[in-house]
Amino acid sequence: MKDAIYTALLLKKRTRRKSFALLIDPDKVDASKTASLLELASDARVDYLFVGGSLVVSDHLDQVVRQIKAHCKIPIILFPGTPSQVSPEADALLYLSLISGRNPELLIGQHVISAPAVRKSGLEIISTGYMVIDGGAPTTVSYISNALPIPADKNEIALCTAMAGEMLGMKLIYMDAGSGARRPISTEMIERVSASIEIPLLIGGGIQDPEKVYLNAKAGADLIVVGNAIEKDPSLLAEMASALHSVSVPES
Ligand code: 1GP
Repeated sequence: MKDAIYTALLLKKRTRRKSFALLIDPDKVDASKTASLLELASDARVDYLFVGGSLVVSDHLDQVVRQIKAHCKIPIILFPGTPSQVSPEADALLYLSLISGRNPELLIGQHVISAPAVRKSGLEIISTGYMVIDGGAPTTVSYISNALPIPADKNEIALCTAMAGEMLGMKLIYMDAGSGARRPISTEMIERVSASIEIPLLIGGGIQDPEKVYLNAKAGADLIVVGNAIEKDPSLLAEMASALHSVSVPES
């Protein structure tokens, strides 16, 4: 079993180094802009590229991953919204179970159906407890998952869910307010959850500025995922990644 990416994430957590991931929606990859975005990402020392989304319409995932690989060396982690979003060309796959919801299909049903194909892909598989937090308005993930998100102010529900995920053997917890969320996850919730688990905590959804990246990392996020804001304004990438990496430096 491959484990290079997860081993690196654990080491980073142990040494209090934070990671920044740029989320790339395969539907929005435009060859003319991708090359310059990836150059920006390499210059900004982006740690990971997440590729995927709750609803991917196009069927050229392999091609997208190959195209990204041709332009940069940043590890590519698939963030699949559906079992069909598997490409052996990537480096790893978040094997997501929607532990905040009560839709059996997304807890285990689709995993059973896709297990042989996922195993055959040869990808590093990272089991991930995926928690959708209410972001102030319905998002694609909240609609498609047909499951209630955790209310934004219910820190106890979030921390108990994350603890349960960790004890069930999940390797990561990913709390997501959903792409384009009106309200990102509060720093209070991040603090409470990160203090309750030992595995790496990923945070994403609706993060718009470097300050929020900084505050989330300070609050205990180990890896921060940003998609929409950078799609709209790629110049934010360098500022966001540097705000995050500034938290990695141990305080004297
Ligand atoms: C969505 O967490 C990711 O699943 C990123 O969200 O596109 O709002 O940054 P944004």
